Amino acid sequence: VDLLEQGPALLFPPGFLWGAATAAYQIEGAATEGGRTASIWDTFSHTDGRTVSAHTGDVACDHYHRMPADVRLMAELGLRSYRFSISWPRVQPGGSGPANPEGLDFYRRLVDELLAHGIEPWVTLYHWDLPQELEDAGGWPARDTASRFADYATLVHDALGDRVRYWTTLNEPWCSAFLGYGSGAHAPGRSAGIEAVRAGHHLMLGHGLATQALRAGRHAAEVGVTLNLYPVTPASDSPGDADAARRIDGLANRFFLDPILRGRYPADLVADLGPVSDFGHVREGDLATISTPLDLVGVNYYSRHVVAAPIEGAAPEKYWRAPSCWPGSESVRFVTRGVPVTDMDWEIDAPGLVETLRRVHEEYTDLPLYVTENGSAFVDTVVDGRVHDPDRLAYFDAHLRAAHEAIGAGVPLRGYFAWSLMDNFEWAWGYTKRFGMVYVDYDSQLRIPKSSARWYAEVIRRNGLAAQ
Ligand code: PNW
Repeated sequence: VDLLEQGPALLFPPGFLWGAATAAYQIEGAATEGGRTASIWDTFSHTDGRTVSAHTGDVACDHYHRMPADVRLMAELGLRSYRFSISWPRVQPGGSGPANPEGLDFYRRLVDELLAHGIEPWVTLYHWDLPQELEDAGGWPARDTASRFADYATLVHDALGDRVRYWTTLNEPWCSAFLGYGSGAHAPGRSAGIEAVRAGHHLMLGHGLATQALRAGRHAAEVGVTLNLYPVTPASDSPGDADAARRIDGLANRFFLDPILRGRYPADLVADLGPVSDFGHVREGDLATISTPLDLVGVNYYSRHVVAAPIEGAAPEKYWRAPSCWPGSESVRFVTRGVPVTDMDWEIDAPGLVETLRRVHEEYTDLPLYVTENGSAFVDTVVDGRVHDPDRLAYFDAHLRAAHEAIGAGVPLRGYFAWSLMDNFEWAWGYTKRFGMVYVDYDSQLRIPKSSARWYAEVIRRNGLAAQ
């Protein structure tokens, strides 16, 4: 079956980096093997009531044991790049001190397999699995965690830097700070706005210090960070709704974009957060470190936030009910528009990807941009050994058209990573949400490429889509 209609092609620039992404805790399993110690996600997922059906990443996709076959699958799908994260407690148990050679060896073998199949490795240093010992010492709200992260970055870069060109420090620091320490929906499950604000700062400080460490390292590296960005739209043109949008844009986007790419916190955000934090944790020189020049910026895009002014006495909407992940702006209302949603209940909004990429380029930076994650969860069913997922395929198609449009508008977009290569542990949702292009049967660990994966392989082969 020809999954792409014939016709004139919507081509991407030559050399466009087509890939798929995963994260260590979501796929590896082998949580206690090879000298790995616990991360905050082990502790969190093993705590009653934290994840759906008490699911944990103990086994996940068993990728730790199935890595060579998984790389062969990537090669079959024609991936040009694979974005994965390093498990900090696997390579530096406890989060400080010497490397664990057995842990590093797993990633050396992974990188070797990828290169042997012509797949460019793309390393994320931190995708949320802080060693539990560092959490016990204060976690990201504690300043010292930033220095520990830079040491860890050096250790990984020493081991893999001869073969890995692309490095990103943090994945989605908004989630680490505001879901981990604000709402408590993510590990470590603490909920205090003041801690979330401190965590966000120290995550960015760790990013800056790690960037400097990678630059000072023995090997050349292209260094960036991955942010999850959202267009934030007011529900109406009322001044109250405009103020709600300004506030949520501040917390979701500008809290990270402005320090990292402009070297300062936005004044209005600092004012909004006044009741929560006096920013006394920010020291002289921090913002210079945080804004250490980068080589690229990664954008994770899923959906748009549509917001409205608070209504007196009304409860906050969406699944971030109390405690809120929006400190200081808890009563802003998140509005649903009734447009189609994914299985996460996230509204499908491909034009938002064009807006987001254009904004980063036009307001913040000329650096090369990469979509480091984009994808959707839908309920999948296996029929006669096959998984037909037209909704996911349509989501990818719409967002790739948006990516193409952004390039046409002048955005230096250099690559796109589908989230995710395969179904995996979707954090607080456990295994109940499937984002994969490849279906995973968690009983047999059988992998079944869904029709979206076959379609994506054809997109990569043609370096584009059929015109519509
Ligand atoms: C991202 N939110 O997580 C992560 O980078 C992935 O590990 C994850 O699997 C993927 O997106 C799908 O969720 C997010 O509540 C989790 O706004 C939560 C939110 C955003 C991103």
